[in-house]
Amino acid sequence: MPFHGEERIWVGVVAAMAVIFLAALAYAAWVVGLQVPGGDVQLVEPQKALQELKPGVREIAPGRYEVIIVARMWQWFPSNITLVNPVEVKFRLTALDVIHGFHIVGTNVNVMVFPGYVAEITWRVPQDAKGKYLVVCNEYCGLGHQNMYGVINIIRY
Ligand SMILES: [Cu+2]
Repeated sequence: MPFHGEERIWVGVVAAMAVIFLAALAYAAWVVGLQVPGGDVQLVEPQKALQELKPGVREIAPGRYEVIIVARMWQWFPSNITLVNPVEVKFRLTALDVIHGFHIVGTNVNVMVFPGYVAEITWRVPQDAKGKYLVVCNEYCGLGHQNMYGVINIIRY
């Protein structure tokens, strides 16, 4: 093709970038094994979410909890959670109305909560974590958004 002077260089730069990006993508997918989220996400009809998911706290093994939370404007249900000597907490969340954001302040637990889907996130609780942790909604969800918060109280013996 009739490329001239600097044009030839820039076509080469762009082509090289495309090759590098594709190689990085292939490396991440097949060598590192990174996968996009999804695939086995549980679906739930928002009208039936409360009956099907049964929000609450369950200790499935010593220190291992499953916490099911349903969000709606402008509250988490349940919003006041007590965990005794937690090691690992698996949160399963869904929303009844609009998108909410479940964030435990001061931790890396931060997940978007969509109506119709059950979001899952596992928190490996640090040994020194104790006391009250604030839970906020970090997706703007309407007029009362700033009042949408909860508390996770961690008790250690
Ligand atoms: Cu919100």
